[in-house]
Amino acid sequence: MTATAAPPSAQTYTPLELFDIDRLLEPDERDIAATVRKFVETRLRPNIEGWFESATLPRELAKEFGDLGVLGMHLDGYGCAGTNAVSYGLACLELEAGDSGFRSFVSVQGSLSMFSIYRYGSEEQKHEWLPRLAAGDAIGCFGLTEPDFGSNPAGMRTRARRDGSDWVLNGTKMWITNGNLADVATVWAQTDEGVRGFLVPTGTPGFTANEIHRKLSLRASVTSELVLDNVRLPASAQLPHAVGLGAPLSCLNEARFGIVFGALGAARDSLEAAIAYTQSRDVFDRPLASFQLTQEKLANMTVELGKGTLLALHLGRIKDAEGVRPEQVSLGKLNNVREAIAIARECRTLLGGSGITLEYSPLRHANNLESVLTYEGTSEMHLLSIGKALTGHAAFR
Ligand code: TGC
Ligand code: FAD
Repeated sequence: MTATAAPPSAQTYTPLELFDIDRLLEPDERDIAATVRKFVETRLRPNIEGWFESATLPRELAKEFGDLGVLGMHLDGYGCAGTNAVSYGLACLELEAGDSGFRSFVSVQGSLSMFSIYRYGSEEQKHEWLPRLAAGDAIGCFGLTEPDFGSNPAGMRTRARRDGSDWVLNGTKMWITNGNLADVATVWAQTDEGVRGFLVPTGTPGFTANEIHRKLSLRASVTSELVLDNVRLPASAQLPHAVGLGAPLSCLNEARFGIVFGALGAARDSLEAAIAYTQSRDVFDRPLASFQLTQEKLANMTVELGKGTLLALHLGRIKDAEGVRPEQVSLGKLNNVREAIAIARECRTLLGGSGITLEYSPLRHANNLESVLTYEGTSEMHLLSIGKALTGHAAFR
């Protein structure tokens, strides 16, 4: 006898509807999320498969992101929208539901390039760069990592030495998002007084960006090596308020916060794709969605997605109220990226063979999340940050 399933219930919910997450959002936060989601659905989703396959991120998207108002949206003045942190997080989530490459672009532009100028720059530097970066008329990048110093940026070898009133920079930065697109690079270097930050217009003689090719992850994102070969800068290129390694690390908190939300976008999109697929795919003469093993997977993933979203919102509310501590951001980045990649991979299993093609998003998201797991502090670094907060012992070295 052939097994039959009872007809499905007319009333179903999306994973986040089940959690009633919208109830926790203010009307303007919901509006911002809906606006970004619409942009993703109409402008980005129809193109992402092609961009991922050809490993491109069209430069003109910068201007479109600027018009959308998401570049440096959580900063005040200088052409920035001045939204709260939760709204910024929700925008990251919606962008990453399209592709981690879009959220990466916006993270680096707003939270690393613009934030470094906003927090540590002179008024002249802010007026020169922030309005153009907010509008997407200029693109920024952030060079901290080096070939031999990723998790441990304290060891950086890039050096800035004084020559009269000028600075001369030498060194190599690695894995730099937007490197080949950028008009200005925030470059962190050792000096006789410790780590300092510099704004390097990318047309400066001695500055070269070399794009990194053959990536299996974050293909719709530009990643580069930056070479600084006797790059001479005026004194005014130094970020005057950035003193020590704490300065670049504080910028990372901003970008990591966006990832706490963003990674969930990739997870949500994977899960929605898997739910839709299991309803249309028949196996053993009935919908894949009607089997208990399928429902166990979907239910477990929904629980993790909802818990991660509640954590992100909790951290966002703390950030908006009084500021979030770095180790709290570590909790969010560790958990939400770890769960997001597990969800994307599990969703891929539900798609069977179809899941290995670009036609479905989960494997693309899972591949992207490999980078997200690594950049902005690897999972191991965040485990150690949490371990330090719990025990008082720094176990990094
Ligand atoms: P440590 O001695 O702990 O700290 C040095 C100084 O910095 C302060 N500090 C922080 N300040 C603000 N926020 C944080 N998260 C901070 N972490 C540390 C600290 O208080 C101290 O200040 P002070 O005044 O006492 O000097 O430094 P450490 O050398 O032991 O390193 C600590 C460790 C391992 C946590 C840190 O090096 C680290 O976070 N490593 C990971 C590096 C990383 O995340 N790199 C990311 C590069 S950018 C990127 O990946 C962009 S991808 C973007 C995209 O495409 O989306
Ligand atoms: P390593 O530090 O060499 O780590 C290798 C492994 O060792 C990891 O598993 C790590 O967790 C582990 N490990 C390291 N130290 C310890 C320890 N003490 N205990 C236990 N395990 C340890 N950087 C920028 O500055 N700007 C950017 O815009 C940027 N964009 C990026 C975009 C992409 C797509 C990628 C992949 C990276 C980007 N990065 C950027 C660099 C990123 O931040 C680094 O890759 C990351 O910090 C890890 O450094 P690493 O690759 O050198 O790995």
